[in-house]
Order: sequence, then C-alpha cells, then structure tokens
Amino acid sequence: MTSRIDTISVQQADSLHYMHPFTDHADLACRGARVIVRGDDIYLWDSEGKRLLDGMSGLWCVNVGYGRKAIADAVHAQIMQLPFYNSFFETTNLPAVELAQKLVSLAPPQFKRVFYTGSGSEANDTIVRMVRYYWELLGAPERQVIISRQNAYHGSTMAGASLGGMSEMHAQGGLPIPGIVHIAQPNYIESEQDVSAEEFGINAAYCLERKILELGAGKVAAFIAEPVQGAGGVIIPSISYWQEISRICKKYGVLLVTDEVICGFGRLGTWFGCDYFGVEPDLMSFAKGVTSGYVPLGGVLVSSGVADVLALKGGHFNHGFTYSGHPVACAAALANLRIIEEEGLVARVRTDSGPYLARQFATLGNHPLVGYQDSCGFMAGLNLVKRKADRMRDCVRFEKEQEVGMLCRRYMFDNGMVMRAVGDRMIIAPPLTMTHAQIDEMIALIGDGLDRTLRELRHRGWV
Ligand code: PXG
Repeated sequence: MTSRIDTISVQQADSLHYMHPFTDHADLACRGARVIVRGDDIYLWDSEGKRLLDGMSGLWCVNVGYGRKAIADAVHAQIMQLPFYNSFFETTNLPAVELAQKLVSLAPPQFKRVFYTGSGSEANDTIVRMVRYYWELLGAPERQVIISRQNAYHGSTMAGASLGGMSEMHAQGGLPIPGIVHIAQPNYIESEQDVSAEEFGINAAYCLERKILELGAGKVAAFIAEPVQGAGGVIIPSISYWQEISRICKKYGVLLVTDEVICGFGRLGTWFGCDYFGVEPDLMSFAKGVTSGYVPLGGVLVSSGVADVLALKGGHFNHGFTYSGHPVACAAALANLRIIEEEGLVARVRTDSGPYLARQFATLGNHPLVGYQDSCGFMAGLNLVKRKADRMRDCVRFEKEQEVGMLCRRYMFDNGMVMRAVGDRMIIAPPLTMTHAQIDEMIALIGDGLDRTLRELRHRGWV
C-alpha cells in the first residue's frame, strides 16, 4: 500500500508549499522530509515502507497508541450527529458537558470546572488572562506578574512562548510580553552544587521565594511549571523541589499552576503530574494526551477557589475560542479516556511497565557514550558524553557545534527508532500501552543506535 507513494514528489511539494513548525526550511529542502503515512499500536510507517518504533508518542501525545477504532468510531458518530456548535451564546453540547464532568472526576478534588481550548498554547494563554482577571476581581489588580522558569516550554503563542523559557524563541518576535519573569530550572545533573538531589531541589525552589521577595508578593499573580520538564530535555526534579514550591506559593498567596500538557493522562503513572509530586495546584493546563492527539483539544482545569471568584464576581470573562468545547474533540477525548481507564494504563505505568522501563533503560547507562540516564514513569532521557565519569558533571562533553545529539537522532531514525534530541540528551516518551516485550525491543533499538553513533564518532575521530 505504502510503496505506491512517490516519496520524492511529495518531498518536493512539501518543500515548495508547506511551512513546518520549528524548522530550518533551507536545511529541510536539502534532506527532504520523512513522509509518515501510517500508524498502528506503537509503530509508524514511512512512504518507503520503513517501520519505526515511535518512542515519542507522536509528540508526547499518542498515549493509547495508533489505530484505535473506538476513537475513530466516536469521532465518526459525533460528526454525523453534530460536527460543530459553539458554546458562546448560552448554548452547550453533550460531549463537552460529559467530558467536563469526566475530567473533574479524574482531577484532584479541588478542581471543579474546565475551560476548553484547541491546544496547550491556548490553554496557557487562557491561564495568563484568567489569573490576572482573578486578582483584579479580588481587588488586587497589581498582582500581574507570572513567574515561570528558564528552559520551560509552555507553547508557541505570544503568551505561551513568553511563559516558556526558551531564549531562541524569545529572540524572535519581541518576547517575552510584559509581566512574565523566569527563574532557574531545577536541573540537578547540570548543577555545580555538591549536595544530594533532595537538597538541590530545596535550594532550587528557593529561587522562587527570592524572586517573589524581589518583586514583592503583592505583585505576583502565579507561578507556572511543568511537573517534569518535557521539551527542555526530560528534567526530573526531586519530590522535595515540588513540596517546597508548593509551600512557598501558599506562604505568599501566589497561585500555583502546573502545566500538565505532557505529564497529564498517565505519563508519570498518575492521572496528573501534580499527583505524582503530591502538590495541589490552583490551575492546570492540559492538551495532548487528553485525546491521545487523535483530534486537537486543550483546556484549563480550574479549582473551585479560582472558579468561584470568576463565577460569582466575574460577570463576563472576555475570552474564548470558536473551538472551545468542540463536540468532536470532546467525543474523541471521552473515547480516549475510556481506553485509558478500561486498560488500566495509569496503574500499569505506575506499578508495572514504568518500573520495568526504568530498569531496562538503566542498562543503557553501561554504554560508553552514556554519561547519565534517568526516567520517571514513561519519560526517560540519557546524556551522550565524550568521556564517562561517575557523576555527570565530571563527564567530558562534546562540543555544542558537533551536534552529536542530532547525529544520534538520525542514526536512531535509520535504525527504526524515533527519539528526540535536546542538545546531547536523547529522550523518549513512548505510548503508555507498551508491553514488556516492546520495551525490550525499544531498548535493543536504542542500544544499536548508540553503537552506530559511536562507530561514526570514532570514524570522525571525535571520541
Ligand atoms: N505545554 C507543554 C508542557 C508542552 O509540552 C505546550 C504547552 C503547547 O502545546 P501546543 O498544543 O500548543 O503545542 C507543549 C507542547 C518538543 C515539542 O520539541 C514539545 C511541544 C510542542 C512542540 C515541540 O518536544 N509541547
């Protein structure tokens, strides 16, 4: 079926007309894009018929894997019943209501309401407007500043990219927008501090307290963070970090926002990342795993503390999207959540497949190129180094310009394994459905990809 596709003409048309996200088009035109034509379970196929094991769940989203007929059927039925209606003018629709009820039942008990968006970026934009409006309603309009973190990823809209801490994104388009500031990320393995991970976590959380005191607590609206940083390179903080962050937010009356776009819906073996770290946020943004990416959907879960102020004092909240509460997207989400529940995927990641993945992934630490590896639920990362040492900070790194991570990513692809490179850290976030045998298969593919990378590096004389 796939062999009939003329890859070169698709690549040419792609290169002429399709502007890809986050892409150097001159570079892509030389290489030609890989054309993905089919997905099933944890595998993808390209237009040349090559099979790839998708270690990234699409882009951190296909939690239930590809080819789920139940989601396709739910989407088909909803399109035939009611493909679209808006939620603006005193109207609602059945899937949006049912999904709101479902999300509230899965979220921690403080969450009572849902605001729908089309993406994670829009969810975080919504949060910026919502928390500032909340403080206005409470008579504290000067509480405007939102504190985020360097190297965070919160999306690519003006507010999303501003909340994010990616300097290359800020460099284009005049970002960040006013009223958003960034503190250091809790990146233990890159730190010079000679302390335990727990102690480091507590020290890292103090950055938040220092920033609040510097700005004045009366100026700070909220703190936003991903429970585990995803796009930044799977940066896994200690429990102590989050416990301390939560204590500091409570002490200064600063709203705590967790961005659950990646960590939500089972990725860490809990329904939400905040459950894993035992903290109680006031707001949570979500997207991706809510529909397993089959149809775009995002949103904000709002605690009763915030929702009640908006509902009772708010009047009109002048914010919303055409596709807020899109019935087809909500139907897809309901079918997806049913699969996650019926197959017990969250508990499986927590008690069985997550610990198994951690054990198997740890064996990659023996590879001569791997200076450090760690994992949390179904997210994992390993650092490529020139010369190993006991601690990551003592390893000899490659030069940034050598782009060894990108090289390794290409070898992984060629070897049938989809993995992301963030600098020289190689990361995975595979579908939550993986069996032990599939985890073994993935680890073998990664090991082989690392061997091929090492051979090339030796050939180039870089190791
Ligand atoms: N928050 C987090 C934590 C994300 O990971 C968004 C918000 C934005 O969601 P939308 O749906 O607007 O894209 C994301 C998105 C990468 C990569 O390179 C990660 C994302 C998007 C694009 C690339 O890992 N995450």
